[in-house]
Amino acid sequence: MSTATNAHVKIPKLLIANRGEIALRIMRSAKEMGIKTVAVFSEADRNALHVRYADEAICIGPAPSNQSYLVGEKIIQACKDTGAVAIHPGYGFLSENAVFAQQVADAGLILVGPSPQAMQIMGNKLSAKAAALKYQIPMVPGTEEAITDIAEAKLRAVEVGFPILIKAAAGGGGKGMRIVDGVDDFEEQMHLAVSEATSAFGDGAVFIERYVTSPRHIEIQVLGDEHGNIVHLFERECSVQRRHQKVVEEAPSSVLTPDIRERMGKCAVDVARSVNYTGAGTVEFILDENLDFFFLEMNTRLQVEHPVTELITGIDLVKEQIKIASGEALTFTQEELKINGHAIELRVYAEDPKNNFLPDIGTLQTYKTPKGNGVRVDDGFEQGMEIPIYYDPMIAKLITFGKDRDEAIKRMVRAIDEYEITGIETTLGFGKFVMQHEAFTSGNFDTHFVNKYFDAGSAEKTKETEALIAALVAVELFAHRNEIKTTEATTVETSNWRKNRNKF
Ligand code: MV4
Repeated sequence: MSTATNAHVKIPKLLIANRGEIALRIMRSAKEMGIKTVAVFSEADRNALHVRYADEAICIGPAPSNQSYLVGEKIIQACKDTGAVAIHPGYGFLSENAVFAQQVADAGLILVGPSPQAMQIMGNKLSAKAAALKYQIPMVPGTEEAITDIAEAKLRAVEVGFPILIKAAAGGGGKGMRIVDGVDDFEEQMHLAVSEATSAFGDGAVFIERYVTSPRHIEIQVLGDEHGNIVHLFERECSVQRRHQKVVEEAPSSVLTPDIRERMGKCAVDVARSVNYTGAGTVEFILDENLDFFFLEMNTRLQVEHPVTELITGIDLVKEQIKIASGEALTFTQEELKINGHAIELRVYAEDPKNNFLPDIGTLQTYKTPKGNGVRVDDGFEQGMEIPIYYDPMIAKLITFGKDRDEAIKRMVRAIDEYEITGIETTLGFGKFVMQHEAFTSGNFDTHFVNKYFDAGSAEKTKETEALIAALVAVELFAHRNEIKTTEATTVETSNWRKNRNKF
């Protein structure tokens, strides 16, 4: 399979264009590989753990990410200033930005990730599906191109059958999706979807798919090298989510048979092959009640939930990413990969499940992580630190591993009980609720798990919460508009976020 020549470049120094747990996670693998690390940080992250862990650190601007972590030129300049030859973008921020990927290449630097071309094609759901058409990949019936003629689209919707889902081609993570139950609502929803997509993504292209009413969200991890080798590392089950934010992920999925797993894996490899994919990527599928699966989209980055795959395969995905970026060929074949045991991840968010998962940013007055056999905690905070409002409210990922699903679940409950966090509300208790729920333990659940079983509120309430979150961030940004943050310790007992909450 692999070519005889394996010419590769050395990466002596790597810049990590990210923050928090993922920056630390990447640096740890780099350290094991003997690679020097450069951290970048915003003024809000001066005292962050990723800054302390790195060999060098560079401030790249004010707290808001559009003035720091999202500014490609500053990242590239930081490489020039430190002599870093490669950039690992982590997840979020610039990780799936094809324009940035091209700028990195043009600057003579290595991006730990796929080519700008692969990123661009997979960054649009319609071009992703068009690329995948080269192979026999099952896809949900719908329109293959962006809808330009509404009357024509309506006919197609009737043909496909209601309910249908309108999706934004440029959207990700469920943003800009609209469910349409019948033909009478079609036109109105179509207009709303186009204007929503235009304002959210600057691209009004939308398409339709038959709405799969009780799907499971299952994704396949792939790795491709520059020598044409592509393998899959089995699936992750990500059905437990709310507001399109995953909360619990596990590997393997409790519903896949070896046969479905093999077919899905082959499809994922083909999807990757359709764009000559290099690096780590994730191919997303939905699985319906008949256990039929359909390709939805591909994520061209390392995912938050990658540790569950690492635990069941024994592969360090970040090391593989770096080796691939150096031009090395994969050192294992598909046949050599085996699933061992079961892993579950709980995302510990600074959010209040009793208050419709409203972000609850503040100071970690007590912060003690669980320990012991089969427990991994990927985090970026210490006791006494404040969770900044500017970024994702995820505090940590709690991951447990067991010989089987039952052991991984029981270990998760034990680890949740050991975890001590005070000062802010978290999703730990919610995680225990999931682990002990019959639908979860039996494996009989779908993407509606949270809405169905957890009384977090109606769709209306969710909309209100989303608006409230946006308003709170705006208030915080306004309050700090003239502030130049210095290095003083974060000693406030109650964050502005909490105080501001009382205003609403
Ligand atoms: C779907 C679907 C049902 N049918 N597509 C959500 C995230 C994005 N990556 C794809 N998503 C979905 N696509 C078809 N044809 C269900 C989801 C979905 C979902 C949809 C509405 C509300 C909540 C959801 C949660 C998970 C997945």
